[in-house]
Amino acid sequence: MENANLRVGQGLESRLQAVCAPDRLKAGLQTSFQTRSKNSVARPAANEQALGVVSAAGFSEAPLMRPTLTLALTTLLAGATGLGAAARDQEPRRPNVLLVLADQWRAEALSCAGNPDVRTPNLDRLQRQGVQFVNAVSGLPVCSPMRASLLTGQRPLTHGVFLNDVPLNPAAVTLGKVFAAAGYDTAYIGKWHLNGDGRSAFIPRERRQGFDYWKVLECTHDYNHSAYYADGPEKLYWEGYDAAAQTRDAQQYLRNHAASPRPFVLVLAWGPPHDPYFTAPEKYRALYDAAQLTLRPNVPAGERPNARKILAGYYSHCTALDDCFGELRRALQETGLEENTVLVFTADHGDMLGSQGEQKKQRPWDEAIRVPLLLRWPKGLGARARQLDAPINSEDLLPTLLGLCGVPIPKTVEGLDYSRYARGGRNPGDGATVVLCPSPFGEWVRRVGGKEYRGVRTTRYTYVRDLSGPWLLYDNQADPYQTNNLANQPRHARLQARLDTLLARKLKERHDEFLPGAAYIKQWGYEVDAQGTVPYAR
Ligand SMILES: [Ca+2]
Repeated sequence: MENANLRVGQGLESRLQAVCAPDRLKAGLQTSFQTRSKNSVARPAANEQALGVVSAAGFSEAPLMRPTLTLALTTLLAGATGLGAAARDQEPRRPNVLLVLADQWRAEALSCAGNPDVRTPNLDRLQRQGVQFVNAVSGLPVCSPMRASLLTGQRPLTHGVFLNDVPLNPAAVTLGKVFAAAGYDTAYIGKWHLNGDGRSAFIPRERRQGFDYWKVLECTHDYNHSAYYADGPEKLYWEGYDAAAQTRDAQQYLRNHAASPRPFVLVLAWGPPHDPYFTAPEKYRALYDAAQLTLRPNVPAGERPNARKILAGYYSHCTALDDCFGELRRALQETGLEENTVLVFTADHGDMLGSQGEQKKQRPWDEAIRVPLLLRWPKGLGARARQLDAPINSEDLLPTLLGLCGVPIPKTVEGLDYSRYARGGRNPGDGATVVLCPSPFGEWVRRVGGKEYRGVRTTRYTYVRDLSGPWLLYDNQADPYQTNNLANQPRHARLQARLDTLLARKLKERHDEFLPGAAYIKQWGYEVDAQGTVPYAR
């Protein structure tokens, strides 16, 4: 870890000046893979090598992308510059992608996941007609880190977004850019949280990571007075409950693209069911009586009244979103797009909601790390319900989507491509995925128990070390609520040793030295407050 390669050091202002410099503005498709200016947001050298760099005229300035991708990009560019519709028509039409990302929706908050109270008929229907990853994990379960992994296919210590409110490198190779270069129209509606310039600033085109159609705000939880920006700096507002208005906008996008010769990738990123819990439209709040709700048995007695109350609010957001999802699905059907659209529903992380006596996310327990992941693509995956148990992580989503769409996967991607597995093939993983907290911050500062950890979530076990040694070991099959910590119990020493070896191997493979959080803050040059949090003023 040579600090010479580590950065950023400058304040936010100068970082922004760097990334917004006029020479960084390039129009059209090729905005995608810009070279990095010397002052731009930076990352360790290991990542430098991995970053794909594509010039405005064509492609690789470095051996950064697999040759097949370069070829595909060139072919697509030729198509875009007038190769002729006839030639393109002979190619099988790539599927569209509609990725719906909720914020803080935990895996078990679906009736199809066995939850006895929450009403999610539309998502249940999706589950009955498609693929469900029952062990989907958000490896660093908090907003910006997951979103950066989703867009880059990289792990948090590679893309560097291991805290909230720091910017994803504007030159990163990301979902929008890769799909755009493969001939897709790209669109993003809703919550972004990757700009790192406060939570309500205008995000200029060169910082949109390749997304063309754009109605976005960095972050708000004021769902009933919710701002966004489109192409200009004028602040606009969603009408009513933002998720519903955003969904209507997505529906219109679908209608507008129903007859397009180009496929599209549309990301719809809702703010709920993230707290505040009591702001869903009244008709949804009326559905849930806190007194009647079933709590998970791992909610301690003292927490139960409050947990019931917030659960009622949380579920009301979930059902509101489920209705939105139903509307979206209706538009997909009405436009005839459904058959050849990869429809994905997932979330950036879960919510403890009182389990283990904890709230919110970042913790390594299942309520925080496990997320819904439902996938449907009738043309490519059929319409039969299938449950897949491989633990799939945030960085695996991009390569899996690219794999499904037949778009070559850039070399920068670290995640696994589960597309063949989703089609019924072999599991490319080893049944285990890594969870981590490089540096505690925000809602999980040290004062409330926040600490660095590394762990593995396997199809059966959870094993987590903190900096002082083994911390948690659960047999999730025998103990699904994680109430019996087997760590450091002599009776389970062999199991612990096996999982410890597995974790050590996985960390070694990814060059993760599991250092104290301050080392990563220093490495990336982040300016944090006394609690380790990046402050934001607006
Ligand atoms: Ca979040």
